Amino acid sequence: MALRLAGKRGLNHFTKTLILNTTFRSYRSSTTISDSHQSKRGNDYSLFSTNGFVSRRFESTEAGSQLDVLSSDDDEEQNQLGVNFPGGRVAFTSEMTFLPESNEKRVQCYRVIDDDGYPLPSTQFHHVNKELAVKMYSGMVTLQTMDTVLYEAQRQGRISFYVTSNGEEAINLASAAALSSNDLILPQYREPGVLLWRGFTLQEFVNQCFGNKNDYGKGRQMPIHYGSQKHNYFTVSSPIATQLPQAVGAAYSLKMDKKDACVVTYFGDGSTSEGDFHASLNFAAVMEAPVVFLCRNNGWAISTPITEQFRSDGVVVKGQAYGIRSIRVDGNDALASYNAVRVAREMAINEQRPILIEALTYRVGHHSTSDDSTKYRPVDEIEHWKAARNPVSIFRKWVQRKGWWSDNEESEFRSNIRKQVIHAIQVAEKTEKPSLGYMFSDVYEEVPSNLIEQERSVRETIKRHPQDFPKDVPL
Ligand SMILES: Cc1ncc(C[n+]2csc(CCOP(=O)(O)OP(=O)(O)O)c2C)c(N)n1
Ligand SMILES: [Mg+2]
Repeated sequence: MALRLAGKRGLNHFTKTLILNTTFRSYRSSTTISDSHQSKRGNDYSLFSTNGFVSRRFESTEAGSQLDVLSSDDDEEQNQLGVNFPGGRVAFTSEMTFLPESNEKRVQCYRVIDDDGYPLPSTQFHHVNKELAVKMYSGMVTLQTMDTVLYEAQRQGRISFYVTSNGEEAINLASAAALSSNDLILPQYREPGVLLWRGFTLQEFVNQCFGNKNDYGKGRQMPIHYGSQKHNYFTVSSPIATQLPQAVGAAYSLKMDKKDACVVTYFGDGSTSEGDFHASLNFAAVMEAPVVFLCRNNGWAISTPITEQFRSDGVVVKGQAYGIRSIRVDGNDALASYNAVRVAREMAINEQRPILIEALTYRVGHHSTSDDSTKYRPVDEIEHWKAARNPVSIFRKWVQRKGWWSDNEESEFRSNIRKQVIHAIQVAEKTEKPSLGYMFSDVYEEVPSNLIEQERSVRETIKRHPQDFPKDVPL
């Protein structure tokens, strides 16, 4: 059986091998990639036109053939007796078989280096050169350092709240490195490394956390709700999973505009219990939207362990149920993460289809500064991931063994970044806050009467109690 998987466009031998070795390992009959198939990206047609509004839907690229692939030669005879059902022929069987609730074996996890930073035998991965590797590694250290200092700043009462990415530095930076800056990012909240990679400065991060007048959100949001139009990074939104349907819409818009870009949306294991997750996967599959769903499965959703979050084999298996090609990757292996995201991006754009990545990682820190995770999980577990499975140390070993980084560079770089973050805090603290009026602007083009009334009332209250109003907020 020929598995009509990937068109010629842009898929090199490495990519094809990776797809065969990982995603489609479970297909029963021998699989060969046929080059004869080209995805029909761009063949759109008008559906209807009313009141001058033209709605266009794009011709399906794969859906029919994808379902046909699911029948196998073994069932050929049965197929003769099968039913031609919309979407593909279904074979009949006289055996009453319920699909099992899970596969016998858990889906394997793609990795290319071990916990000591040694490449695994016979692994194939895109070569990451010195410049890229050092940039990825120094980004991971920068994120780690920024987290440490801003966490301390919250403890000192200088900012109200903070969330660290400790333990998840590799999937942050490596996934960012695998993308183009034209790709749109719709983040959850534990992916500031992607923004860092794109050039958001330490001062910009700190300004947001302090909510000063240089914060692009004008002080209206809690700390860590970063966003930057310049960097194609949508602003973090607290209600979890709301970014997912928006990501599918944004991806569909890229498709309509025939852009050479995709959307990458990040989310946690906990987010997959939201209806938005399921609607988004289905919507993306049916509409063939070029979106990469990147789940950081870090084991915990605040105090809920994944064993209480779902009974499936994690998140990766959910992709297939929706007709989405999926992979499980070691999110603490920077090289594997880089490779998987790079190939996922290539497939999403060239084949105009969604891809699901489940990155296995671990939230080493507390959920946020409002949490104490030792109340609900064993300290040994945290320590194990902090030491033996630390993604920064693992990647450092690989980079150092290559001769691209040294102990001296490490200590110099760390102390330099620490100084830069502390300096950024000093600057941010001295910068005045956005003026009061911004509390009421920018949502409506014309401010509605209830907001006008609220502003009037706040200003009157301040006049009566000036001593209770912060001095660094201009009126
Ligand atoms: C719709 C919604 N429900 C509940 C919350 C409260 N909440 C904030 S973070 C979180 C856990 C999310 O876990 P996960 O998606 O695994 O991300 P992680 O924090 O592990 O990175 C919850 C329940 C929320 N922000 N939004
Ligand atoms: Mg989680």
